[in-house]
This record gives sequence, C-alpha cells and structure tokens, in this order.
Amino acid sequence: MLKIWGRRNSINVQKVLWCCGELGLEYERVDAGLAFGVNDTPEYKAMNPNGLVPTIDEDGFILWESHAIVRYLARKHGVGKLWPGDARAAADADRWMEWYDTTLWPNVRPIFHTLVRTAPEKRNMALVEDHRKLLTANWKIVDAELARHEYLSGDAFSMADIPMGVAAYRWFNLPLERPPAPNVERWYQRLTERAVFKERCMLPLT
Ligand SMILES: N[C@@H](CCC(=O)N[C@@H](CS)C(=O)NCC(=O)O)C(=O)O
Repeated sequence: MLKIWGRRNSINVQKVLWCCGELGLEYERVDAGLAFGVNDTPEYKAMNPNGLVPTIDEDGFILWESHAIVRYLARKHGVGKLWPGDARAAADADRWMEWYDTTLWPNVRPIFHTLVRTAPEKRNMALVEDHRKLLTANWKIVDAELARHEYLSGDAFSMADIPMGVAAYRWFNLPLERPPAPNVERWYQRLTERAVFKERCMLPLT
C-alpha cells in the first residue's frame, strides 16, 4: 500500500493526492508538517533528509520531491493518461512542471507567505506587488499557450496541469488584482469541475 506523509493543506502534498485521485490509487496518508510535526523526527529525516513534505513509501521505495513523485506515479500507472504516451508530448508536459519550479512558484511563494502566514502589521506589501506583477506576466505566457489547446500539454488533462492547477487555485483565491487572462480562467474553471481537485485541493488557504 502506498503511504504518503504530509498535511492536506500543503500545496506539494496536494499535488500528490490529486495525482493519486486521477489515477484511482489508494493510499494511507500520515499527517506531517507544521503543527503536526513528524517531519522533524530522526525517523522521518532518515527517509527525507530535507525534513519537508511530501514523502512516499511504496513497499520500501522511498521518494520525495512532489514533482518526482507525480512523474513516478504517472509513468507507472498513467501512461497515455497523466503521462502522455508520445515522448514529445511527455517532454512538453514535463517542461511545464519544471517551469512551475523555476519560474512560477518563486513568485507565488512570497505572496502566499505574506498574505496567509504573516501578521497584517508585518506584511511587506511592496514585495507582494513586485511578485504580483511578475506573476501576471507568467500567467500571460500560460494564457497564450492555453489559447491553442484545452490543457497545458494538449487537449487532454496531464501531469502538467497538476502543479499549475494548485498554483492557479492560490492565484484565484488570494486577494490580488488579476488582469484578465481568459484562457487561464477557462482552463481553471475546467479544473474546478474535476471531483478530485475539488475535494483534495480546493481547501481553505492556511
Ligand atoms: N520541492 C519540494 C518542496 C517541499 C516543501 O517545501 N514542503 C513544505 C510544505 S508545502 C514543507 O514541508 N514545509 C515544512 C512543513 O510543512 O513543516 C517538493 O516539491 O516536494
């Protein structure tokens, strides 16, 4: 049985839980991270020396890094589905997952931590505004891509939509000025109609 460590409100844990849901995989989840602790114990750090969530254990195979986990599960259980069957389509999907890490998330993270995890009197709103502008430019790139097809790497939902979808949930649910991005809005609306996304990712931001 697949075991997943990580609290439900973690963006990185949500990617893995969403992926499992799309693939119809059962799992046992152990609360870990922030108030739950666990991730700071020597036992946990022996699995994941970063002390971060998520981590999975699949019959003794330990893996951490949310995108590596999503790719692993997609390749193992979802070729032609979450993992596009064609090598170029798979590379295309993979590219968006990389882009999330290198480009999009570095702009979402400071906004999220400021608006959700920092007391109002301590918030650096200039920092939020700088990253909001950068993020607006990032979503413009995504908007142009989504003008050509329904999902990020083509007309079918794939692993690429998972990280980008959880980031979009934060973008659309934080109190920010958002210039229109009609294709992103349509794509996000389609994601919100997926039962697993709704159940596992559309949670209060804490
Ligand atoms: N690159 C890692 C980042 C993992 C990460 O930063 N996890 C956060 C939660 S989203 C964490 O463990 N924070 C400490 C905690 O929750 O105690 C991944 O994608 O898995």
